[in-house]
Amino acid sequence: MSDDHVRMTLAEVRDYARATLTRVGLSPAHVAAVAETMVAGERDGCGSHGLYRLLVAAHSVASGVVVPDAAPVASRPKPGLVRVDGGGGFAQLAFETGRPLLVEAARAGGIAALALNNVVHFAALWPEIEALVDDGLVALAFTPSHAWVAPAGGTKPLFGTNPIAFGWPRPGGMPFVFDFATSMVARGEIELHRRAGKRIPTDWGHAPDGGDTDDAATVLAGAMRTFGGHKGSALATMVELVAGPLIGDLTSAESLAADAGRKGSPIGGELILAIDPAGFLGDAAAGHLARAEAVFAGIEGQGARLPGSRRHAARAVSLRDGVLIPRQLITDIDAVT
Ligand code: NDP
Ligand code: PYC
Repeated sequence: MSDDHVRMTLAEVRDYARATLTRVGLSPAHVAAVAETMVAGERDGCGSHGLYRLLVAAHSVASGVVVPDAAPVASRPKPGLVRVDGGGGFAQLAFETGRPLLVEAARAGGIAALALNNVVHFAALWPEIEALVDDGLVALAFTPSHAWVAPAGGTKPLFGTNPIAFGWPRPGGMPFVFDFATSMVARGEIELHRRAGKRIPTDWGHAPDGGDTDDAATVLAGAMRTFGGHKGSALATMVELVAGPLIGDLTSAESLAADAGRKGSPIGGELILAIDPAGFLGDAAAGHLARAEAVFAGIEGQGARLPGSRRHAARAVSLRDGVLIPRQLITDIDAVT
């Protein structure tokens, strides 16, 4: 271990996150739910959504962007639809509130959707997807963020970093889960580069004048790029639509306007779809899921890796050895909380 990192067990990460979030003023239910996603981020080697997010969460509370003791309220507008009004609180507790209802609705109808409304969102989506896949469901999730990303062909921020996540249960194995921003990288990754004084690839974003730059702070002030040119741009648009107006919530531009310069986490909604394989397939579901394994074997058989495999490998190491946290990050968190 180098001097600039501190090794922590996952239990220590959890205790540290909980103590910090409590100090910041979150209610106990939010403390528990929010801390767990940060533990998951550190455990799976996703630093941009681990303890670093304590700085983000603390700022969102201090600036009044988030309601620290919001009590989510669930409703069932239709048999296959669940809605949770997060009351302006962090999304994690709203998801925990809606999850059992979503699972029940998906099992009853074969497919169901959960809309989280009126939440503040700074988390990775894969912890939610993995939870649903653990229940045997195929799951998809979408959420807008703040207008930071230019459409392909433009240079001005319009979209959020708008992640899409997908999960598929695998018999006897780790689930197939991908979860990525529709921008070239998550904004958190650029923020981590800025903190570390590292250059970034020039295809990650535009300077405010639309020019190229390898400076993280300049891209943060300008606009990020979508991945995959027009294809990522179209997917980012889809996320704006299905997790914004379709569920009666904010687009990324509206979220940034609602933030009113406070630089808090995105405000708005999230759409989560859950499909029960037994819905279409009944007793034949297990056989068809087993057949799907050939797709994964075909990927790995030619030396390519499955999304999620790096995370799962990191998890095995973290559960055994704990994780390394930058000392400067702890210093910075302690200084502001
Ligand atoms: P990445 O570009 O690192 O992509 C992540 C996904 O791609 C993971 O599923 C990853 O698997 C997989 N992957 C990466 N490299 C490969 C490879 N070579 N072969 C196969 N699969 C690969 O992440 P992003 O920067 O786009 O996003 C990071 C996180 O940020 C996400 O969890 C996302 O939810 C979160 N985010 C949240 C937002 C919000 O508004 N709440 C907004 C934007 C992002 P593995 O994990 O195993 O490496
Ligand atoms: O890293 O882009 C990001 C992000 C936005 C909201 C949460 N994470």
